[in-house]
Amino acid sequence: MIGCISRRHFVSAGLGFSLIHLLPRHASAGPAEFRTLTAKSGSASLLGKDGPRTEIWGYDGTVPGPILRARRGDEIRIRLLNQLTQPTSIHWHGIRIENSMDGAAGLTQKPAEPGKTFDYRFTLPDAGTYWYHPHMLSSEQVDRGLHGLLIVDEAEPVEVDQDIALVLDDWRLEKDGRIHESFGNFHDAAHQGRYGNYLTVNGQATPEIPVRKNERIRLRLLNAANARIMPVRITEHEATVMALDGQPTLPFPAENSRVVLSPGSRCDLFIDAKLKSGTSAPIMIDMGREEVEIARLIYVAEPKRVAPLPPARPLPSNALPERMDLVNAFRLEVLMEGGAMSMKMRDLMTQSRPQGTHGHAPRFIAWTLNGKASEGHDPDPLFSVKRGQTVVLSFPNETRFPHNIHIHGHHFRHLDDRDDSWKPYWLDTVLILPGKTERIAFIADNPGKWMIHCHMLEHQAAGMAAWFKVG
Ligand SMILES: [Cu+2]
Repeated sequence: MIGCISRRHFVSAGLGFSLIHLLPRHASAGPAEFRTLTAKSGSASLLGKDGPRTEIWGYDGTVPGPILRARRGDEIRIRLLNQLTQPTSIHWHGIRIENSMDGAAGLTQKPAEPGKTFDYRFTLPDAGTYWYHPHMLSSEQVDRGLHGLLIVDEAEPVEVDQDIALVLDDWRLEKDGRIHESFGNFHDAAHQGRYGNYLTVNGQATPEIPVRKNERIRLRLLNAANARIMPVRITEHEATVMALDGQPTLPFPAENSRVVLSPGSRCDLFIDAKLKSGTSAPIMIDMGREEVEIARLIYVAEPKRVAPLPPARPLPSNALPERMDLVNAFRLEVLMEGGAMSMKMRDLMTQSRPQGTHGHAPRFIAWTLNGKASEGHDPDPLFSVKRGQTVVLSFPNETRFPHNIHIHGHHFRHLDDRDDSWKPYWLDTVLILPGKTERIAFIADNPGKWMIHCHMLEHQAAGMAAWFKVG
């Protein structure tokens, strides 16, 4: 069993004076050249400056990896150099990308073997907050620290005083700071996935965010954890939801200034700073039994201006389709079964194989979509549709655990329980609680082979994955 590390202990040991990184404007490589991104080992002060350092795997050896930043419509060119001991790839999560650049190893590309490179080159159709991570042995590779933000700026500037990214992560650490080597274990695979015992923001313990009264702050939140669902609460401030999974939404107030981020999902919030100089307000995550502080807004210096800004206008649209042909939609139920305490699990036990695809962690089968456990690159797709077809999928979760389904290459609408009306946002990942059914709709307008899988990465590795064809 994992030793439970007291977070309070580590907070006091590593009380952060580290500043959140302000986002650089357009710091990515120019269009003429490839920027090399090296997947390699490194170390990080996850436990604070005075704590032991943790050996991680990271892009350019850091966790999170470097923020890649470009403008909507730009082309980016990234050369992945693999200096790991395992094959790897990069998936550009949330980008409505050309299929061959999607990074789904085994489906859209061969992985980059150790010592080798893979070139990614694609245009960015949408402004917003996206991220990149391996799509190869990802439950281990993402967990060890391979992930970073891809921020795409709007064509016209958005009026905020500070633009701050918070990458939230959940680590399973030993007392000496080492990452617990319990990858690929059956208990995690068949239950809620690999939950950790220690949270970080931007790879740091409880960073401080300096703010001034009457500033408007854009907070870009990413849940980069393998499995933990993170309810995030901004205390003492109203938070307005401006974008979800990268795509702008009609602005709406977060209820109780709280948003729930499932693994892989993002939320852009606007916060108008309203406290006095010298005060502070913590940002909390609900861990189930208690809320823990993960970062803190610190009021420094004099007010930025005498009064707050007027209410924010919506972020500029990315021009996703306004209409869908729901009458003639292709409709499919995708039944989610398996996991601990299920009859399905008993059947699956007899099918478990001792070895994973590349001879690393043992591969267990614990979950199915429509009766089939898969790594997501079987010969047969879950479904095939013609380009331009409206697709409505429903996901009854007949397991005892939450799952969050991620769809590659497309954003989708989240449909109402009762009818085909939809909520005022687009998503690329949807959370489905046990015993519930969620329904989504999208236009399959991006040709190719696209993965559809649970983004709780141990579930994905243990069978909850498939692909669909748009042709
Ligand atoms: Cu799942």
